[in-house]
Amino acid sequence: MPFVLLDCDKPIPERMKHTYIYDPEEEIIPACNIKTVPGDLTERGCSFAGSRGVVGGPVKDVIHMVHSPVGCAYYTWGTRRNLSDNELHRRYCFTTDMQEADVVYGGEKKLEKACLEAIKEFPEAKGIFIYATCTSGLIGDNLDAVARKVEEKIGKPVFVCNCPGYAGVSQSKGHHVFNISFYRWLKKARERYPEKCLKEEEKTPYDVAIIGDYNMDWDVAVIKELFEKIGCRIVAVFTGNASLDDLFKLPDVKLNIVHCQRSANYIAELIEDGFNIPKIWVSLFGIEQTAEALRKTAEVLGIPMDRVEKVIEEELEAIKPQLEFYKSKLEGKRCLIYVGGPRTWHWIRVMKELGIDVVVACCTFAHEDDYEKLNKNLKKAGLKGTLVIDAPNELELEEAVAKYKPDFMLTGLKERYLFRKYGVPTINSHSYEQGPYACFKGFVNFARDIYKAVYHPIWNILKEGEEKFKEFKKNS
Ligand code: CFM
Repeated sequence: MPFVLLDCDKPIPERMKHTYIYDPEEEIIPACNIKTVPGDLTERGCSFAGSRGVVGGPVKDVIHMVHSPVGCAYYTWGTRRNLSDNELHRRYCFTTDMQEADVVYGGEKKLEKACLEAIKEFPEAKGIFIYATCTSGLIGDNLDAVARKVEEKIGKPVFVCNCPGYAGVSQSKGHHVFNISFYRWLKKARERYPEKCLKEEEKTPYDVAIIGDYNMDWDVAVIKELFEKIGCRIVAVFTGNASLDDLFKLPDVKLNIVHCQRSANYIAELIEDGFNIPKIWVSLFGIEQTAEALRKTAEVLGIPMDRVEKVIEEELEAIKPQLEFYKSKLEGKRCLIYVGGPRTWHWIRVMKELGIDVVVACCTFAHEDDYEKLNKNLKKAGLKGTLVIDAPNELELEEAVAKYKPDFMLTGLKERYLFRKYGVPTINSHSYEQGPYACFKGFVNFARDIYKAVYHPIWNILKEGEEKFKEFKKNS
């Protein structure tokens, strides 16, 4: 039976179905994307966070109006490093700052006023995105009605994402709701603003959109550069460093290249059904996966393969010496990966390319298809015995680290301090240490940051300190 009950989970045995040991002979899918069991201190985020923080937030030139008490809107700052090249993005925080009176009497008027004020203050904004939250959802404010009114008054597009924090079991629901609402809205908005769509004569056979990349530390820049090198034209990115005007052109491309297949596959599927535009799934991390992505793209668009191979060769040539060095230093290391979902499986083969085994793999909000991909990549990497935990809590992570002894962890800021205190190096894998990490160029940065973390002199100093302390205790 590959499911395991960790020692810390004895009081909540329901967690057993979320935890398994990978065995290529008996692949299993854990319980996932279901409600958190009471007593399990989950690390998941709310659905609003998934809509505002993950998918909507990176759009750089709209006013992201959060209809909420001020606390929900603080999420604007200091979270994901989805960088952008304009002044408006992430410098400001827009909220209606709902008060008790708004909850009792309704907050629609306040929302309308806030939208009008914001657009007056920031005339450069291309439109407004309004987000529902738990508070506005519970009192039943009609955000769509407000949006219609505001749009009429300002003459710019206004989109509503009705995804209060309680809409689902994790942030993943927020991704889903944003995708489907945006698609439905876009279809109609393209009729209201036909000038924003790509005209027939402006289209090329090599027009593509990158779906599901959020420009962590300028990943989008290296992705764009690489795909342009093989001859693609990136018309839009959903939604890293995206302009709302570009997003209008999403249904005008020839191919959707889907990177994050958890947070954005929904819209790619809708565009495929509604506009007959094909999609491909790719991983844009590491050598093999990035090369596979370029080849797949070229195949669909009819780009000559020798051109692609030449680009791959050139790119590899440029990174080879540095990579060899990092590989020589990291070969044989063991790692734990704990991120949202996709990156856990995106990175298994990437680690293998550096000679590293993934001994523990955890996802915060993965679905069944993520675990299918995770199992597949564990198999491709020739791994067996990897501990997999769905939506781990802190105690489970501590136990996993104690038992599996990884040399480092690819994880986030929440875990950083605790595990560094335990002497385990961590690398910020959500928004990176010093990215970009994507594609060939980014891979060198990724390897460098792992090397820097693992070989940091602090770990030896800590060990020495521990020994001295033991000595001191013995003698005192
Ligand atoms: Fe997609 Fe992401 Fe991820 Fe994600 Fe995230 Fe992220 Fe992630 Mo952090 S969109 S699902 S909600 S790849 S912020 S850029 S790293 S948990 S695995």
